[in-house]
Amino acid sequence: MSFISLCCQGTYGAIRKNMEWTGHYIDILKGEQFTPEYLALNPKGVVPILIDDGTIIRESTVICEYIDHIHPVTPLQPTSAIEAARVRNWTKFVDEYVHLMCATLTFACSHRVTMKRLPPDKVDTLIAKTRDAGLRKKKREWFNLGFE
Ligand SMILES: N[C@@H](CCC(=O)N[C@@H](CS)C(=O)NCC(=O)O)C(=O)O
Repeated sequence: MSFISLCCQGTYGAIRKNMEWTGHYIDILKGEQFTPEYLALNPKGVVPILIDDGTIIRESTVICEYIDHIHPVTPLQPTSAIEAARVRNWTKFVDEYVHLMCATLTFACSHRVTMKRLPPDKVDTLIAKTRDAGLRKKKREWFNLGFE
């Protein structure tokens, strides 16, 4: 979990269905998502994940769906087929587009500002540890250019 992660914020809503859970804070600006311990849980090196009885669930939209399945009180999912299809279209759109849009905004207006206070070699290390090559390249651009 990370309080500065929009993906995590989405899953908090689902987890707050009066369920007992324990949060473990991962500071993504310190690179805690890249420790060997965390990468063993999520090789993509991103938050959030959910561990339920030893089973690891990855991807925020999948976590929301999983929580809804195991705890259907105040369901997140509609029961009608057509409404469920609409929700599925929306979560697909979130997975395919919205996360990258949000990453661009949060990195350029927030993470970048914090990272600018770090020595350049620390910034390079943090960016270099990003697992996905495309995202690594984008982070470099976002860091160098900000909103330009
Ligand atoms: N598709 C993933 C995206 C996860 C993701 O990109 N999380 C961001 C925070 S919102 C992250 O961990 N960033 C750390 C990094 O890029 O180093 C999900 O929905 O869980």
